[in-house]
Amino acid sequence: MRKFVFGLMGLMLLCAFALAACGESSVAASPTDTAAPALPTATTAPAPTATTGGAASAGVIGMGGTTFSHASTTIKVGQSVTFLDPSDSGGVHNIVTGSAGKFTAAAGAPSAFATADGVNFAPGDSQTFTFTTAGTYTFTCTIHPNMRATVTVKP
Ligand SMILES: [Cu+2]
Repeated sequence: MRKFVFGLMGLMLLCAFALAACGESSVAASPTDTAAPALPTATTAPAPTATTGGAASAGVIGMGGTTFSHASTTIKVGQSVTFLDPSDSGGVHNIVTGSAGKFTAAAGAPSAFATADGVNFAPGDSQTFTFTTAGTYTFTCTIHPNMRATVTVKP
């Protein structure tokens, strides 16, 4: 009779282990269930577009050593563009309206660009110009004819 009781207890222990094992496997299965819905929620919010909020000028034309580092910008009438020759650019420039290193008078462009003398820039210089007339204005450098920049002024 005692052997039977011990045997019964042993059988119950085995069942308990078996149930525990079953319980563990069902617990292990649940994380994979929750992992699937987690994937759609992993959406990256679109990065905010760079805004020149506090800056006075609405656009920037940047210069490198022998090129425009930022060669086009679009603004609205009455807004201004900063022409910037960074201190580490290593380039001296003479910016005029026109193309291929040649001045062409552009009606409506800021008056500083109204003559063939253009506007001179040395590393560290920046000048801001207000555009009061809608249009597309092209700029070049008389020293580096390959330099070409565009300012688009929308009504
Ligand atoms: Cu230049």
